[in-house]
This record gives sequence, structure tokens and C-alpha cells, in this order.
Amino acid sequence: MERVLVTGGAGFIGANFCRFLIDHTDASLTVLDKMTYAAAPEALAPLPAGRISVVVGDIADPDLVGRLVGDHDTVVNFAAESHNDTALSDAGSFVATNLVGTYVLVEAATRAGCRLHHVSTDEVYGDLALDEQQRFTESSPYRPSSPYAATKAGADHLVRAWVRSRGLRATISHCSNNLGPWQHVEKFLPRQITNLLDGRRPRLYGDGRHVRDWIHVEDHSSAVWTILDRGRIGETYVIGADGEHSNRDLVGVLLAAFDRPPDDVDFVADRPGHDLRYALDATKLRTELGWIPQRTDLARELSALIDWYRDHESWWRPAKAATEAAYAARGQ
Ligand code: NAD
Ligand code: TDX
Repeated sequence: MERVLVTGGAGFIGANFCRFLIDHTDASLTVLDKMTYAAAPEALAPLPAGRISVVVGDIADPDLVGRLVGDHDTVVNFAAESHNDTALSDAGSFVATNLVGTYVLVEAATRAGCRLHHVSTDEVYGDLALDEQQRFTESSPYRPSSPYAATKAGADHLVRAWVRSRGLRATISHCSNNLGPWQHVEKFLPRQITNLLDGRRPRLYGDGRHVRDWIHVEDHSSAVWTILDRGRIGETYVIGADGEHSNRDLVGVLLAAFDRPPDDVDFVADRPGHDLRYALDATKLRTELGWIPQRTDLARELSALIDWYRDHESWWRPAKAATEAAYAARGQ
């Protein structure tokens, strides 16, 4: 049975990935998570105790990471500070976790001869014009435009350098925007859905024309598992499900689901440096590894997501007021 260490495994995507591994493999899992404000340990509670254990700790702690990595065959690194808006005013924790933490992981995995999969993001490639034909691929140049993306880009460079010069057995993936359960209310879809549940208006940055390429978190999980199972060491894989939509269009779908008019929205202060558009071409993952996303009916998934947040108010409610207060302080 494979032993997999999932760093950041109590976060939105990490916790969904743990559930996916429990459901689709016989791996035994250890989660290493610092349990920051973004963690959702509740998401792990229903998973069978015999298959998963949780260690609370920091990926930037070399002693702890060295011990844990040595006991596992594979490490999947989801641990990160992940919110762009926070990094604009306070990037220290992003450098500490995304850069220094990744350094600690690559060192430990190299010494232990452990396989590493590093979860990067599409944002390292910067942004695209709205009318640009070309989408991001594995060979797109790095052009991070935000402090968050810069730390993610730096982490990728560490992984690739350790692969080439230190013999690390690693793969990297760049995924687009995820939707699904257990995402913190600071992020776009949970924020708008919980605003609507509270009878408030959705909040669009700038003119709302910015485009993101949406993928269900379960499809992200199956893609990472496919890369672990069949990916080639040293390779990079873009993960995307052809789900481009403007923020304004998505808010329109949510408003319709709440029987509210399409213009029932507040346009608020834009994010400084706001990337205009992300769009990913996952041809390599589809053709070389045979990955096929399943949950691509966005209208159906948004409807299910609204139901999920309606049913899990006791989980998100404690974070809602403080999150909105922080947004209000920024005029958002
Ligand atoms: P998240 O913020 O929901 O979860 C991150 C998790 O990492 C949290 O549980 C947190 O407690 C943990 N963590 C933070 N610092 C840590 C540290 N120093 N040591 C150990 N654990 C720590 O983020 P997410 O949305 O689940 O993103 C997971 C990964 O996927 C990140 O690397 C992110 O860059 C990447 N990604 C996210 C998206 C998206 O749409 N959310 C898209 C592409 C890539
Ligand atoms: O209230 C809002 N109104 C709004 O218009 C919020 C919170 C966001 N937005 C916009 C900004 C973006 O164009 O919605 C879009 C999505 O915003 P976020 O949820 O903050 O995501 P994004 O900045 O695109 O980054 C996400 O995808 C890539 C994740 O948070 C990153 O961790 C991942 O790397």
C-alpha cells in the first residue's frame, strides 16, 4: 500500500484530494497542515481513521518535514498561502510558506529519495488578453504579476532546479480556478454565494469582465492522481477543463438561481494588478496520460455548490463577518 504525505491536506483542494484518494486508491495518507485560517479540518473528519492521520505542523519546519517525508513513498504539496488579495498587503507568510516551505520539502524529498508532486497554479504565466487565441501551455513563459503568483513561480523554479541538479523525482502541475466544497468564504464563488444566502449583493471587482477558467475540484484531484500514477518524472502538466467564464457571467448565473435580477450587483474597487484572463490548454495531460474531466456542466455544479453552502452554514458562518469586514476596509 502506498504511503502518501499530503501537505496542506486540510485546505480546500488538499482535503478534496484526500477524499479522492480514499475513494479511488488503497493508499494510506498522512496530512501535514499548519491549520491556518484557510484550513477546513472538518472536511477530513468523515474519512476513515485507519486510512488517514493528521499532523499539525509547518512545511517550513525541516526537522518535522525530514522525519515525515522519510516515512512516505510520495509527497503531494498543496500547502500554500493562496489568497491574492492578502498577498498584496502582507506577503511575508506567502514567502515563508510558498517559497521557504517548498525549499524545505524539496530538500527533504531529495534526501529521502521520495517522489514529490508539486501543485503550482496557472497564475505563474501572468494573464492573457480577452481576445487572445493562444492559451497557457506547459511551455508558456513565466510572467507572474502578483506577489502570490511570484512566490508560486519561485517555488516552481526550486522544484525544477532540484530535479535537474539534485536528482529529485518530481512533477509539477498548473491548474486553473477550482470550484467545489470547503473553499474559504474569502474566495470568489463562496463569497458571492454566501452574500446571496445572506440577502446581500454579489461584489464584482472593477468592471467584472475578468475571465477565469473553472474546473471542479474533483477533476483537479483526478488529474493530480493521474500524474502521480502515469506522469513522467521531471515533467510539467497543465490542468484545465475548458471552463472559461467572466466573473460577471458567473455572478449572473448565481443571481438567476436566487431569482434576483442580473444587475443586482455591486461593482467595487478593483484588485491592483488584477490579471485579466486565464485560459489553459490541457492537451498534454489529455493525450499523453488520457485524463478526461467529468464534472464540466458548470450550471449544474454551481447549483450543487449553492446547495452545499446552504447546507454547511455552521462551517462557513464563523469566518464570514471578519472576511467581509476586511473586504469593506479595502472598499471591496
Ligand atoms: P487553501 O488556502 O484553501 O489551503 C491551503 C492549506 O495549506 C490550508 O489548509 C493551510 O492551513 C495549509 N498551510 C498553509 N501554510 C502552511 C504551512 N506553512 N505548512 C503546512 N500547511 C500550510 O488553498 P487551496 O485553494 O486549497 O490551494 C491548494 C494549492 O493549490 C495551493 O498551492 C494553490 O496555490 C494551488 N492552486 C489553487 C487553485 C484554486 O483555485 N484554489 C488553483 C490552482 C492552484
Ligand atoms: O469578491 C470578489 N469579487 C471579484 O470580482 C472576489 C473575492 C474576487 N473577484 C474576482 C477576482 C478574480 O478575477 O474573481 C476572480 C477570482 O478571484 P479569487 O477567488 O480570489 O481567485 P484568483 O485570484 O483567480 O486565484 C485563484 O485561482 C488560482 C486561487 O485563489 C489561487 O490560489 C489559485 O492559484
